[in-house]
Amino acid sequence: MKITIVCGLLGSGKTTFIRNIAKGSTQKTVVLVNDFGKAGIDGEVFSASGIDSVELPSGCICCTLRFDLITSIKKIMAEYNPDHLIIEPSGIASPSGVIEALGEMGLRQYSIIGIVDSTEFVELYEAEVYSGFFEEQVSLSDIVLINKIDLIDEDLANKTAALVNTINPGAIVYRTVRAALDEPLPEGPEERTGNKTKGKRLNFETLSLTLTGSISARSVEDFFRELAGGRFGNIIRGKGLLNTDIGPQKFDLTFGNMESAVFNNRVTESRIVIIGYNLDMALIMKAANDRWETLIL
Ligand SMILES: Nc1nc2c(ncn2[C@@H]2O[C@H](COP(=O)(O)OP(=O)(O)O)[C@@H](O)[C@H]2O)c(=O)[nH]1
Ligand SMILES: [Mg+2]
Repeated sequence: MKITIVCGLLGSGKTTFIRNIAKGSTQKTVVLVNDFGKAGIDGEVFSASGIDSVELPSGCICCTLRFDLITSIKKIMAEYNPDHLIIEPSGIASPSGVIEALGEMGLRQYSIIGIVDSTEFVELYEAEVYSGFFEEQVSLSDIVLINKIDLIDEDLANKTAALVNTINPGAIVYRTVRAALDEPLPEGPEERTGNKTKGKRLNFETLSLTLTGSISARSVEDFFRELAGGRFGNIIRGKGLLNTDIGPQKFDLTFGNMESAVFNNRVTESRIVIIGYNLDMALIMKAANDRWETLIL
């Protein structure tokens, strides 16, 4: 079984990348995904694209979920027997927890793909808030995708590439839009000698809401824009899957960048996940309750 670990900060493009490679593959592929936040979103995003996936419960792979991770991998091997297992840890997790779990299972052959959001990588790294996290992520990666280059200029793309190269001169680096590669993914090294890592993890707060009653797409967009405005705290990531008046929709907020897209299946339960720090939970709840019937998960 080929194993690929896809790591990267919240919203860098992990799910987008995995959908690309799983859809284009003739191999039997299963994705193991660990969303940060009580309401998992990515599992349903994968199923809607016809990709088999297993969701790890809320929490973070790199600390509390190692046992669950091992159990889930064993279950996937028994039930699906896939050619390719792709693991998407949550966007706050270092890949080291996954690496250790694989090591415990005697699995030492895998590739690590690190995705960086080029719109914010250099700035965040220089601000040192995330430098330990990024250092670990990039230095453990065999392949690094400098993603979202459609949103930046050449100068920033070069700076990002130079920083990635300083952190990990051995990595194979691609510049990508929507995490798309136009060549097959290179294989990872044959065998690994134990990676020494500290398991750097980011500490964020999260809030998950479920929505009932009628939901207008416009009201969700307004809500996400309000989130992006900064009034509710420092919001790094917002995700939503909702049945709206114009049909099922997927909403994504990443560092102030808002996107909405048609979702091709009816959503099982309309929900929103918010991730950030210094969140004003009461104010967020009020803004949600003013618009819809909501419940905190
Ligand atoms: N403009 C632009 N948006 C992107 C790119 N890659 C991903 N996105 C968007 O960024 C958001 C987060 O992507 P996702 O794959 O869910 O990130 P994840 O949280 O790392 O799994 C989504 O709205 C994507 O459509 C890119 O190269 N350019
Ligand atoms: Mg994702």
